[in-house]
Amino acid sequence: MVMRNINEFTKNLAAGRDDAATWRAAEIDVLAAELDSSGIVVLPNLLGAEQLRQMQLAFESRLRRIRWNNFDGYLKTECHRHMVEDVLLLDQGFVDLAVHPLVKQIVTRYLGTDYELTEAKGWKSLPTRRDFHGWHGDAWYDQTTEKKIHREIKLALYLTDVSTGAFNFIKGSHGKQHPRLVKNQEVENFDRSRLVELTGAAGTAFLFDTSGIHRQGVPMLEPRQAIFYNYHDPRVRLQQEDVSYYRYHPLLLNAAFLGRLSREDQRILGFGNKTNLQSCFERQTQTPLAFKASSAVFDAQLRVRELLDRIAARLRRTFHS
Ligand SMILES: O=C(O)CCC(=O)C(=O)O
Repeated sequence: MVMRNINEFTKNLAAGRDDAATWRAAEIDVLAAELDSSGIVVLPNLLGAEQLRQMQLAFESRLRRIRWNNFDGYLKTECHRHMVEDVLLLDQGFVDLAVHPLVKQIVTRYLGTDYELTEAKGWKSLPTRRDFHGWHGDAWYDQTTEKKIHREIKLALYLTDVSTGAFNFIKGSHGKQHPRLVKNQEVENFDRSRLVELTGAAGTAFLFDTSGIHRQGVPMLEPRQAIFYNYHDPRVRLQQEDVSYYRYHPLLLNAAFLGRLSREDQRILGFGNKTNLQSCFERQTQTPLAFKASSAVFDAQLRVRELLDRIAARLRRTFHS
C-alpha cells in the first residue's frame, strides 16, 4: 500500500509566509479548511525547543518503571504499549499545548464552543511487526441512543522522531459512519492517494477527526513516544464501556501549571464541570494474580525489614547497657 507523507500539505503554507499577522489569519483558514476536507491536518511548529525538551524529559520519567505503590510510572494493559495517563500533571508544556491559541482556534471552528479537553494521555509504542492496533474510528459516544455522528478531535504530538510505525489516516473518511473497527480488506478498497503515513520529527503535531479511519502503522521498528489529546462535547452521552472504565474522568491537573489560564482555557480544561464525575469510583475488574503476588512479596519484605530493625535495636540496647 503506497502512503503519502502529509507534511507535503503544510510545505506550501510555510512557503507563502510574509507579514506575520496576515500569515496567522490566513494560516488558520487554510489549516481549518484542510481539517474540514481531509479530516487531518499537520500543524506548523507549536513548541519551542526547550519546551519540547522539558516535555520529553517529563514523559521519559514516567516510562522507567510500571506504576506501583509509591512509584509513578506507566500503565500496562497490553504487550506493545506503555501508557502514560494524565500527562497534564507532568510539565507546563503539556498544559500550554492543550490550550495553544492555534489549536483552540482550529478546534473551535470544527467543534464549536462547547468542547472540552476530555483526555490527555500518551504512550510509548514498542517495536513490533504485529498489527495490534488496527484500522478503526474511535468509538466514544453511546451509539445505542445517539443517532448523530458526533465530532471529536484528537491532537497528537510526537515526542520522538518517527520514521516507522507512524500514525496512518485515510483522508476524507471522517464523518461518514459511526466510529468502529475497520477490516483491512475494507481499507484496500480506498484509493491509494487517500492514505497518509504521518512520519515526522519529534515536535510534529497534527489534528484529526477521530471518526476518520486510522491506526498505528506497522511495522514499528523503533520505539515511538507520542501524546494524544481528546476534545469533544462532554455533554454527549458516553458509551457504556468508557463509563465503566471511567475513561473520561475530569482531567487531573497540577496547580503549579494553572497560573495563566483565560476563562476560555478554564472551560476547555473542564474547571467546575461535574458532568462525567463519578464519586467514589472503583474499577470493577478482578485484581490480576501477578499484582496480588507482588503485593504479598512486598508486604513480606516490609515485615522482614521491620523485624530486622527491631532485632538490631534490641542488640544495640543489650551491648550499650
Ligand atoms: O498510535 C497511533 O499512531 C494511533 C493512535 C490511535 O489509533 C488513536 O489515538 O485512536
